[in-house]
Amino acid sequence: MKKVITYGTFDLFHEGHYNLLKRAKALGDYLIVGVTTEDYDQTRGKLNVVDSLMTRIENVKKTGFADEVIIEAMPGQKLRDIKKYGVDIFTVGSDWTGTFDYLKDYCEVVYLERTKDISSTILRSEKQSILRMGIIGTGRIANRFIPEVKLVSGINAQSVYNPNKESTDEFAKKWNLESYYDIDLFFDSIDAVYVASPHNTHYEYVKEALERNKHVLCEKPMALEKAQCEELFSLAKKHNRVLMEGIKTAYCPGFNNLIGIACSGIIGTVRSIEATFTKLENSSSRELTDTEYGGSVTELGSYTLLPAVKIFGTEPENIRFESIYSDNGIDIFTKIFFKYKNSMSTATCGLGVKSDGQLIISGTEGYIKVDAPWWKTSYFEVHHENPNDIEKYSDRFLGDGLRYEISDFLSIINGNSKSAFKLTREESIFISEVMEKFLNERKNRR
Ligand code: C2G
Repeated sequence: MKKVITYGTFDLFHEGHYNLLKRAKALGDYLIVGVTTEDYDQTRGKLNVVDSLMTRIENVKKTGFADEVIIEAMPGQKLRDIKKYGVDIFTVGSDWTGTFDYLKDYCEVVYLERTKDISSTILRSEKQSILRMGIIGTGRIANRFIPEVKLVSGINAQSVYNPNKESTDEFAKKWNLESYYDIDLFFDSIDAVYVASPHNTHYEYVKEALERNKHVLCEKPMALEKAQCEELFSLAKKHNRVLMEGIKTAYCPGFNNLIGIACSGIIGTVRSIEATFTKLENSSSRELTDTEYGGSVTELGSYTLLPAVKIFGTEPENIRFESIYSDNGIDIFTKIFFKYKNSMSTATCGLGVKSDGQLIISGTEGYIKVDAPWWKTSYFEVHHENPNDIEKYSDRFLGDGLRYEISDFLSIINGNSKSAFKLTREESIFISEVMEKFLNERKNRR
């Protein structure tokens, strides 16, 4: 019996997939089809898959060509499967020609001609109109956003707004966007906006966008006052628009895997979380000269608070800050202490003090260690009392990681994801509350 294997996402199942499976089956007597998981697709940069894994499996089965369906969940699985199932032929569409030649030492490799003029990407854009995205702001994070948004199908970054005509034109020219200095015309040109302006302007821009019925993805920290954050989410609900805070760590596959493992009981009950993120900034930078909104907490607090917020929740019994201040009253190093009923956390952020950017999650039966850059989670270790008993986990973190939040943003807009469970309304509001408490304390000490 000649065994054939092939793999795919098979999203929005179409004739191209059908033709592939038909010819794959004809290559032998027994066809195994590997269907990719959503996580695997995300880590290999294939974002915005519409159909669930079960739907995609059902669609493959309905063709009647597959004698067996398996899940493809990680890179390198193909070789293991070929050995495990005693496969004689590996086949895949010709868009992959050459990619899997390394398998030729283990089985025959056949690339089948791809069916022309049909793909899941085309269907996705037909099924869901392309979302016209605008960006407010032309700074560092804005420059990182454009290359990432190009990787997410179904969304098109096309407009940029900044009151400053010169920087808008320069940014628009660099990224081939339409430049706007008139906010009315800017909003008329888009369906959704990415707010990447300085922290203290976020609230106004987000409010403006929601009142004009635009979906909003806002850079962190979205708001520096709890009431403002609550108002923005109420506005989003009133206008039936998606509002998401862009803390990229919350949307990255590795971090979500980490949280799942931490809460799985593998280290017992989690009792302590210590998250550190420091980034030495130039003393003339906005972060260290804006005495009202600059400083370590407003810049890095959203990241370092996230693990405790995701694992312990948004209702600590006590919140305390300890800071080192520079002469201009800005915090160059701050520890944020949360005390919960049966657990505690420390979030350490620093722009003027360099420390080891680790995340340590401690439990009653072990601990998890994530080295810097844990905020772009790709590798972590689970340790136990026995120093030789270590489990290692790794996920790929692609590029700047903004693609994950953009993909989730679009999925929620298109109704494919029920809600922004990766960063909820309550969590965003709580983080803005912590920011407000800190800024008030800092103001009062002066
Ligand atoms: N295909 C095709 N013609 C099309 C579209 C897809 O022949 N018009 C083939 C692809 O070449 C692939 C299979 O159908 O062999 C599934 O396509 P996708 O669902 O897009 O899966 P893909 O991302 O190509 O992943 O590990 C997964 C494999 O790498 C294939």
